Amino acid sequence: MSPLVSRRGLVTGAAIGAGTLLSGCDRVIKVPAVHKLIFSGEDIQRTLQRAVMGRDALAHEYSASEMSPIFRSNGTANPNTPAYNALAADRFAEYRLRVDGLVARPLAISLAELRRLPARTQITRHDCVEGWSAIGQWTGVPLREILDLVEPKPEARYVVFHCFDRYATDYTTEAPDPGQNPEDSPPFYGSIGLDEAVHPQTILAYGMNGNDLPVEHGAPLRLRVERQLGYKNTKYIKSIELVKSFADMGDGKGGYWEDQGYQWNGGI
Ligand SMILES: Nc1nc2c(c(=O)[nH]1)N[C@H]1C(S)=C(S)[C@@H](COP(=O)(O)O)O[C@H]1N2
Ligand SMILES: [Mo]
Repeated sequence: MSPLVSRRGLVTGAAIGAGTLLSGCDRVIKVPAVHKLIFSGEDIQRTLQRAVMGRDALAHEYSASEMSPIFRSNGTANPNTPAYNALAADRFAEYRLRVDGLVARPLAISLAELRRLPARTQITRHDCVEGWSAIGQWTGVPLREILDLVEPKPEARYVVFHCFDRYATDYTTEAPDPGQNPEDSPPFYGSIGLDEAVHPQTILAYGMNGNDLPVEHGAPLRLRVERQLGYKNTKYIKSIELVKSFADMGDGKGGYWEDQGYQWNGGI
């Protein structure tokens, strides 16, 4: 068989294969639940990722000597609202993290109390889709500890993080333009699934590189979700809400960046 013929044979075979597949799909998509399962790209990516990495696979942790000398700040570098500035002035002594929504026992907890819960320190690499990475050390309370305290109801599916900042271009520098009104921007929020929320490396960090979490990196509390891209690592957490769906929040995509077109699953 000449190469040409065998190649044509292959092409024909592929065409037949695709045709068969298509008619198979035509039949399948009449069942709405199956349609969603098969055709949601994000679900496919998540399923593949879990299959390759394992549900509980840990993100790589680095040694102290590998830490980046400079860890840049990205997105909001200071929420700079009156409420936030008042809390920051007192080193967040009056801060209370609220945890509510679909939980049996809603919670309001201070930073001092959070520091008394079991802690985890991890040195990981942060990957931003804008094309930079940095290795830093994070200390905080595993989100799982908080979930154990509040007892999510069976119908809870997502953990939503409501933030102090309203993302605005002029607030992404360390010296925000005092003339800009942050109320002009939508409030920042993000979300993850309960599977990612109970992962051992998913922490609410109050410390970075051995110090208190700096304002530009999300003080007083930020999410570290180490198997997800930078934009899923929500800073400036004001409250946490357990929900069944995020369809009625923001533009319904599960987060500020997701509403701008980023994928909800930021799995690396
Ligand atoms: N509240 C809030 N969280 C946020 C952002 C933001 O603008 N506001 N930016 C995200 C993006 S795109 C990245 S890359 C990281 C940056 O974290 P860093 O400032 O500690 O480097 O925070 C993420 N979390
Ligand atoms: Mo990012």
